[in-house]
Amino acid sequence: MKVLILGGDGYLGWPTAMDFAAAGHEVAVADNYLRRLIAEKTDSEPLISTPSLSGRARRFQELSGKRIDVHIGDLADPEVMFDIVRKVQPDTIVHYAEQPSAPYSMRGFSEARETFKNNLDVTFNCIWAVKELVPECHIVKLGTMGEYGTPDIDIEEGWIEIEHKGRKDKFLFPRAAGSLYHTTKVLDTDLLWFYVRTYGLRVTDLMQGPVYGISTPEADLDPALVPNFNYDDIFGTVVNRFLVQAVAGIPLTVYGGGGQTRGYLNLRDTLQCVRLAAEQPAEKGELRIFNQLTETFTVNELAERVKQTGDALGLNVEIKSIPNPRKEKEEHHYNPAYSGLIELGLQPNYMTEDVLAQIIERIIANKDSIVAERIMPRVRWN
Ligand code: USQ
Repeated sequence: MKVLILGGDGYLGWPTAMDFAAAGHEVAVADNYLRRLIAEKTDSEPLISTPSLSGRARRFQELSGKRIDVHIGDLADPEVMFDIVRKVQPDTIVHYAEQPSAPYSMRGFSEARETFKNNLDVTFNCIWAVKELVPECHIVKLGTMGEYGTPDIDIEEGWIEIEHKGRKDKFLFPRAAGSLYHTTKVLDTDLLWFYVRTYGLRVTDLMQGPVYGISTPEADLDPALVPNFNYDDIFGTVVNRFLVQAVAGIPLTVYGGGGQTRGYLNLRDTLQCVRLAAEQPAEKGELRIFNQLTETFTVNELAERVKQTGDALGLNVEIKSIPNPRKEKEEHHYNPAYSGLIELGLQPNYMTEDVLAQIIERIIANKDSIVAERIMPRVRWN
């Protein structure tokens, strides 16, 4: 397959590009370094600094013999999007090209507007480029479990059948996101669904939970190929943050009561899920939705797991609840369905003590680069 990865410089985009290339697909990546710019602006650089996208691609080719084509440009500009899609003629587009931080989207007007414009414009341009230039192309879009929020009923995989006054129909599962970032993903889903049912596009929307980890088979080949591993309050996801805090001797920052439950997955499983979805595409005129997670935990359970692993490695980890900077339920029902990707062939890498210990070892090797000022939350929801 010819695969075009939008947002190929990101935490997930770069390892996904290497994974597809290693599997024998023809890979092109596009990015405008928006995340790098925001990281610089907000002092949220990753633990291990990474070369430019071309530098990463060059190193990967030296080590693996596999080529990744790099396109630098702003996909929110329709001309850039159309030009890249015209050149690459992809069979599959994997769309990660969004401002991915919930806290950044809640920082103020300009950050909210930037998130809103970037995320919606890129999705809109992607849809139109496919519709006009490569109508058979399968769009694999990264959504988020946060689109559903935390309703008091079980969460289905994207769709729900509703019986109302004696009649029945199937609808998108109700959405109620908890940040502007998550809301842009709700809007993406609606846009995609409109163009799927009107023009017969083929789309898979992956509702992903928070991802953790740093290791993939290709990323482990060389330090220059490492994914962007963030531990700051802007881009760091909770498990990665807790693991760095454990190494830095900072008490684990449980927000509020810690009963917040989410569906988590290992970075290696993101790669599996995206490739499985790409290699077994949606039908024409189908919006296929999968919930992309492998297990659910409360924040308190995560903290306990990290403490247990850290203590076993002699770190003496403390846990401390701090006032919750977000507006979210701290005790709630959470029971999402997530069998679709397993049926496609996903073999989960669960959050074992070994897996956490390996990430901790990697962090210890880079301990001197930890900037403690990046850990405490700097953005409040109100
Ligand atoms: N949390 C803490 N302490 C921390 C950091 C987070 O208790 O130091 C809590 C949060 O309040 C939240 C949970 O941990 O309840 C998860 O937070 P997170 O920062 O790991 O995840 P989130 O902001 O929701 O966003 C991340 C990714 C986003 C993706 C999303 C999936 O940044 O791109 O879409 O995970 S989901 O959460 O399922 O919507």
